Amino acid sequence: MTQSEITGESRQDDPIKETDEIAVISASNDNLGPGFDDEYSARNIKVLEGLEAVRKRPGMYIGGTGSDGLHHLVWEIVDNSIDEVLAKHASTVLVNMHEDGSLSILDDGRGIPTDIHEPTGKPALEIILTVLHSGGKFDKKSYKYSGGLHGVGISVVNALSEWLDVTVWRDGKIFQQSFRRGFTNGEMTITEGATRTGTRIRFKPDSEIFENTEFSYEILSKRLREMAFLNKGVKIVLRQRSTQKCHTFEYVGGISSFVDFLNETKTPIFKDVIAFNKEKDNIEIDVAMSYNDGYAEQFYAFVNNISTTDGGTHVVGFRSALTKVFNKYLKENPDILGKEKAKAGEIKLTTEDTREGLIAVLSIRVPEPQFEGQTKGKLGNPEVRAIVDQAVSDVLYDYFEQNPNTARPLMDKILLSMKARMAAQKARELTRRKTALEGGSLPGKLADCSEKDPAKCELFIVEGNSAGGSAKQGRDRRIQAILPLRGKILNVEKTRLERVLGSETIRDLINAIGTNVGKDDFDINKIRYHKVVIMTDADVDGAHIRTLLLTFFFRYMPEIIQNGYLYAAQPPLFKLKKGKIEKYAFSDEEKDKIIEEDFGGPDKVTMQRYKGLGEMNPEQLWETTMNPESRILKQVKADDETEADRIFSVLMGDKVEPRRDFITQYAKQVKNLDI
Ligand code: 0RA
Repeated sequence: MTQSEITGESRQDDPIKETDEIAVISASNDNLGPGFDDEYSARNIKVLEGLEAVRKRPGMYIGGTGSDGLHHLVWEIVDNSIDEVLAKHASTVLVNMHEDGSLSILDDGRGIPTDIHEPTGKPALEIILTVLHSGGKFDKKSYKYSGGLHGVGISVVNALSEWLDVTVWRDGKIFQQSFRRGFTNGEMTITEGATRTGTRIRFKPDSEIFENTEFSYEILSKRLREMAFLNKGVKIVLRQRSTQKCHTFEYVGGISSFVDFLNETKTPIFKDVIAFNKEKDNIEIDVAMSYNDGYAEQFYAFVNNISTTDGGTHVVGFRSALTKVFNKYLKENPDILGKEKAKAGEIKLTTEDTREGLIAVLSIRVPEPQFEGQTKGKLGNPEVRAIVDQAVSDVLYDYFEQNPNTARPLMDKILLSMKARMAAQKARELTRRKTALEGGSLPGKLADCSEKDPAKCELFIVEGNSAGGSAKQGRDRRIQAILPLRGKILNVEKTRLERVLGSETIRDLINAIGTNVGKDDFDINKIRYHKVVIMTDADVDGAHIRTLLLTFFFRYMPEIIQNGYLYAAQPPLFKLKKGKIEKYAFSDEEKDKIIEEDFGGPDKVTMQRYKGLGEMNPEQLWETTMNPESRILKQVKADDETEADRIFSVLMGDKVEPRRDFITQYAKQVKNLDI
């Protein structure tokens, strides 16, 4: 069995044909391009006032006009299509990114109702698309469990689109209507001859509203994959015409498949994913979990299919249950400790001890969720804590009692985590005064800048001493600090935090940055530079060191990446010279272009290939790589953190098989890995 069969995810590398949409969900006739009809009836005006409010204050409806808001438009419609699947009226949702910047969502559900809506004399379809919050009036009870901004209505998408075309197949007919910025653009048309049912909505986000109207394949695929995991049995297809990319997400195992998927690149401690669901007081709880031999934790929590990245009462309840269950299991089974079994009564496992190597997905459904915090990523409902705690404690304890082959190795791992924690604590107490981390003193190797405002400061992490020397001389010492790295950088993917902190190189790095590390100690507000730039040689070793550093940041300071503070410098690969003219090229293509276009051919051109930063003198390094006016910096992003996690596990972990697959599959991209 291949990996994709296990997870139910497939990639299609064959070119996408125009006819594929028909193949995926029976027949569809493509929409004609939208025109604009200035006439609208007086009756419309009242309706349009509602959507005018949406255009005036889009943030109230979709959270903002940045990337999150833009993608919210897609979720709004996809949520409706998925409801059709969950109600067993549809099987497939197809999301298509078109070359004109529009996006379409096609499903094979019942189709949006098209009958005449008596009070207005208009088709329900038109009302649903033009009247704020009207979706619910048409017998859609599926928002029993709604969340946050979700379920504000398709009319909001319409209001914020330059144009929107809808096609409904229903009752043997094809219904179509077009809109512009929420206004109808002609009446609904009816054509005979539909042999299917369903809805297709195609829209182009309005550039008057959104800062950037371009959808991201990564953001879409991450969320659509997540939705396929969270809604067992739903099949979602994502396609991008311009790049011919295509993914199908379908997971018969639901969130257990999610854990399988996360486990693909890890070595689990026990074979079967622990999975269960329970309902109590109208709250549905779904759990899937597994432990691997690593130290990082991956915990995904959802409420009504919405990711709660800042946790909340459900997460607190889950964690408390885990700690309780392991403590109880130890007390009831002291022989696990072998010779030390008399000590069972003294041992008190903490939440920390239960987190190393944990991969868990917690998905709950709550009738009236209260989302809190700046990004609304935290569940507030106080009653949820005890309910989740109780449910998880009960089921998990029973499971461990019945499955000692799972419980035993797991307890061993947790006891090991506990021992490491105690040893580290002791070591910290002994050396508290001395450790540089606690005192936060700056490393001797750091050549700091004179400016103190972090927003203006840049830290260059430079590989090798000679390059460090050039960087120190070449820099703008007012705003640029240099930290040369000597010696090997630890592969943190396979190491626990305590040992990571044993590395002087890493301590220097942490102290220079100023934020400290660790769950309780990390503080992004203490960051000393808003640009942290990794500057390594443009060769294989340089790429390796860069990947090690990226792994460190991703595992231990992900907030630095999330805040957009991490960058990779782009040193040139070639220096080209003809007569007195010198030019730098950052890629093979650029080199060829300079030779052809600037120098008129290779005649009398001399070329130097830079293997290391150290080959450049301070002025050259400044001019090509460090000068804010002329350099190229690549911002490190991790839009899809699940995928980034997999990439780091594959590249830096110890499973050979997936690494080989990955490298063969992505051989081209790995060269400029930009998570
Ligand atoms: C209102 C009522 C019904 C279905 C829908 C809306 C609906 C909306 C969307 C959006 C995308 N796909 C959709 N599919 C359905 C209920 C229809 C009925 O009772 O027949």
